[in-house]
Amino acid sequence: SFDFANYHTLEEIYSFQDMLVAENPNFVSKIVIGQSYEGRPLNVLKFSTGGTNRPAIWIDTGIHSREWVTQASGLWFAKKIVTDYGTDPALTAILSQMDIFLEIATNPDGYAFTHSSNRMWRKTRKPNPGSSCVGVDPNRNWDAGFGEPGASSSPCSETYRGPSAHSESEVKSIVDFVKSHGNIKAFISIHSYSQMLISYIFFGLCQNDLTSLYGTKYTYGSIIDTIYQASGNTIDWTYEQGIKYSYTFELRDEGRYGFLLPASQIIPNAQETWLALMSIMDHTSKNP
Ligand code: 0X9
Ligand code: ZN
Repeated sequence: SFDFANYHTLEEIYSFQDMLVAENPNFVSKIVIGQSYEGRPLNVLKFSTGGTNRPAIWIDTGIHSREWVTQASGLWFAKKIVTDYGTDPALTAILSQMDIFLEIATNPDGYAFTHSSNRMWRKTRKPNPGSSCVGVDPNRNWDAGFGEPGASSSPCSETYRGPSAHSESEVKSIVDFVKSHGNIKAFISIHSYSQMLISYIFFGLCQNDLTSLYGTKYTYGSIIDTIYQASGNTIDWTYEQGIKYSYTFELRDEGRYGFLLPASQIIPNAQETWLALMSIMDHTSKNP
């Protein structure tokens, strides 16, 4: 069976998704919201118990490809949702009213590149005309303060914002999906590392969750004062779309291993993060 305690290739992630759909056809489906620059499918798992266009939770992992603990956690979340639905009353209640959308490999070209060529690749893999440097930072490419300070206009920068807002298909596909769905109530974008939870509101909501299992310390705060200015980032755009429960997580660790987090930490990190996700989903299902 699938080994959640190890990192996986893109192909393994894709076959896991198909397997989960095949095993749970009445509950899990796969939506292809677009194609990456290199032509890979942008797969989103939909967990739904029925209804039409129910209010929904969005979760994405791996928009920065080198942040491997996030895609690995996304796989674990998918399995957790399938396992706990029908047995955990809290999740079952959430899913009686809301759908969950989960994009695990949000930057598949970058993720494939972290396996084939450069483990530290962060950006997309679209060439930049007139430059030998490749890729755009998909967390600076959103149409929210695009071009303002907190992103670079240089194609060689790790925080290159791109030629225009939503120039990256990996970003534009989410934009189109969110707009056409029209009923996304919470949007959670998962990064690593630094153990932080960034949002506009309700910092207290998940504070104990992230620490209660293993004592892991997270810091909490607003997008401006938590790390540094990052114009064109995902949750500024989702918040401006009216999704007030917009959150960015930065998972383990605090820098000892950084992006090269030992695989032994995947499951504990996913477990503690899941408690926070449950609090956000529960709150979202009970509040306007
Ligand atoms: O710089 C980023 O995109 C995020 N950190 S990461 O190491 N995962 O790349 C932080 C973005 C957080 N948002 C703001 N501080 N506005
Ligand atoms: Zn990141």
